[in-house]
Amino acid sequence: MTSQADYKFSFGPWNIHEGADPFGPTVRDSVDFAAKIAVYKRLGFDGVQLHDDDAVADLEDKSWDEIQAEAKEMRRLLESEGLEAEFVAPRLWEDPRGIDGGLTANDPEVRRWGVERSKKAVDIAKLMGTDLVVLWLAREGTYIRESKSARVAYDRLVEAINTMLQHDPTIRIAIEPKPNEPMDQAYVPTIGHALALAERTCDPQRVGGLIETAHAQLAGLDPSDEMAFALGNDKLWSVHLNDQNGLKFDQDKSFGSANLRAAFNQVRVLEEARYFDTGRYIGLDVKAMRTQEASRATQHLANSKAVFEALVQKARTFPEQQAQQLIADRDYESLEMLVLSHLMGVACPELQQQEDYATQTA
Ligand code: GLO
Ligand code: MG
Repeated sequence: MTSQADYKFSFGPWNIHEGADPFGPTVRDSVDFAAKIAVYKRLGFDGVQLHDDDAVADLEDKSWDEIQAEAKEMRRLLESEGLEAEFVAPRLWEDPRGIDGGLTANDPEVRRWGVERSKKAVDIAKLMGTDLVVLWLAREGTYIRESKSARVAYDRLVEAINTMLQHDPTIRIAIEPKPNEPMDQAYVPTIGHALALAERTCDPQRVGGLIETAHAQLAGLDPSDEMAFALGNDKLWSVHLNDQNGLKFDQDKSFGSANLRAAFNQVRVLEEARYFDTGRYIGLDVKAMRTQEASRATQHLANSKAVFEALVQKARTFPEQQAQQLIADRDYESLEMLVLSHLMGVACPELQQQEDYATQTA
């Protein structure tokens, strides 16, 4: 059996947070960056996902020399802990200029800013030693559909991505699709949209995707199918595993906590494609519950990783032969029971009875 060390894990510093939500303030003290970094190895993580301003704080007010010095310093800090940057993502959505999107805004000045900022994120990624830039297109959408032309917006996204690709011929861009939140409706809601958009760019080979479980579920789609689609194109360059309980705000629940079977199927798809051989990370994008006391507010990360690893074992010990027979017999009711009993770790008398009955009546 292949060891679980095959998988490398990552998360972003924003996954250790203060617990504020739209209806209440923070409930835990801020953890400073160095203390967050110390959590990684302790919990068995090797990769750090970064926003551009996680790597270089207040980067808008800094000169290129300062940006370079700080990014290099950050890289040294990570390396001293045995960590590496997995990717850098331009955080356009927190700047007041990006209020209606940075790359698809109607105001050309804002778009110029959005593209310049994205180019800086590309430079910071390279300084941090990674060639991967993630584009979560947070505010690239609308509150009311009449406020922007969707056709023009997609053209602008292609243009912005081209500028980033041309800015550095070695970087790759992974688009992280999400259908809504913070906007009412976002452009590029699914991986299908992301990969079709990639084909319109000047270098489609360098544009792929990052799939987040909850984002696929918010689009009413099955995350494992979305992953399979991207894997088929060799375009799944990272994942944000988490969970979501139905169609509501983006919950970023611990992996497997709401949909254990869907989580199992995501792991199965990754195993089937031998994702662990690609050297890419299993990223988490999970939030601790607001009720969680500060001293235990990293447990959601440990739990998600543990659930992933347990499901790898479930995928590797799945009774494949029995399943193949049931598929051949088109006996999907029994197949379903086989899956459920395997996940629950209990023997399934129902299945045995049916086998006996099938043998008797054959
Ligand atoms: C929010 C997104 C967000 C991104 C992160 C990286 O819904 O999932 O957490 O993944 O900012 O760009
Ligand atoms: Mg995410």
